[in-house]
Amino acid sequence: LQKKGLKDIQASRDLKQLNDIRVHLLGKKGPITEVLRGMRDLAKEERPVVGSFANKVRDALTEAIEGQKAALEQEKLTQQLAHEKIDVTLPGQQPKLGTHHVIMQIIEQLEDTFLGMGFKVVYGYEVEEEKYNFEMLNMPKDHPARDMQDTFYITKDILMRTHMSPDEARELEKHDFSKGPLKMVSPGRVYRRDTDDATHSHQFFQMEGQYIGEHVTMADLKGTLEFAIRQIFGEDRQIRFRPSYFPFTEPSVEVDISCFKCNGKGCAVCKHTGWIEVLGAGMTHPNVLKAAGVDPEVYGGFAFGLGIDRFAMLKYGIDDIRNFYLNDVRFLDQFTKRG
Ligand code: FA5
Repeated sequence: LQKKGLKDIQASRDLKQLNDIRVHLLGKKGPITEVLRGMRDLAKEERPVVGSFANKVRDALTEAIEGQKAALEQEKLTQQLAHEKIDVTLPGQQPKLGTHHVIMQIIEQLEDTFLGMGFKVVYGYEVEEEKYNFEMLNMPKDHPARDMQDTFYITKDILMRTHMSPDEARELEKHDFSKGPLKMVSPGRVYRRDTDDATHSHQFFQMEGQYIGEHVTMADLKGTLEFAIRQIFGEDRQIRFRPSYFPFTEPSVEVDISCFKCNGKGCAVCKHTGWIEVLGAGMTHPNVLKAAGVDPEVYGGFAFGLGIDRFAMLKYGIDDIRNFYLNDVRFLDQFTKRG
């Protein structure tokens, strides 16, 4: 039995097989247990002889099983290590890092510029009340100027904001002028039922801002906007102010920037004129101040709204606004700013 047992143990190839052998040889129903159990039927003097012999066999088998078990475990471990080996000399995989969208980069630069001039940054609502988008901005119902911004309505009184001016009305209404002037900018996405083309999108980004206080003049408007535009575009571009009309400002202006790449010749973004309009602005209309509970006899100032997409197009010479919204990584990767 011992010989055969030892041979089987040595021949076992894995732990399960070894365990089966152990149960077979040493288990409750195994031959050794049977011998030990049968001892009570033996003569008294035979018992110690048989007992010690059976124990010796059991010990020899147990020892062999333990030895084989350790050997098989070691073998398994070696195999596993060989299988899971990591080759540290292989080149690593470069993870693809995301980056801020070019529109977001322009917003951040503008926010920094205006924060530097003492403006605060606020974020309003894309879904807005008609009251703040139009009514409080001197555009009562049926005002023809509403047609300037073709609107996506959700209900009669709720709409997708068409510009960032509602934030100006909201901030004006909240501001405590005894604590100083109101200086704020508000960037965000706006929606209009414009037909998409190279320079127009039905959704685009604007940043609006206002400075309302006791002695704010048109000169402040010009100085502030020129400074902000120069921060983005550098000293090379020409900037021009043209008279314009907005219901919420009087007088109103529009600002154009000269096109860098084309200088008036064959440039689609600039409609071949050499200029592109990037913002509207003006001195806040007394009716807007009154609607927000601010006394126009005491306080006044300027407001402006600029097109972020147009800024990005002009800064980087992009000739089609739709590129910003197609999410083509080959396009976006050109504006990767890492680190
Ligand atoms: C306005 O939205 C006014 N709220 C701006 C304003 C604010 C004037 C405060 C006075 C005082 P306008 O519709 O012109 O104005 O839009 C402002 C800028 O947004 C434009 O100069 C242009 O740069 C950009 N813009 C307008 N429509 C589109 C469009 N469909 N796609 C991309 N950019 C546009």
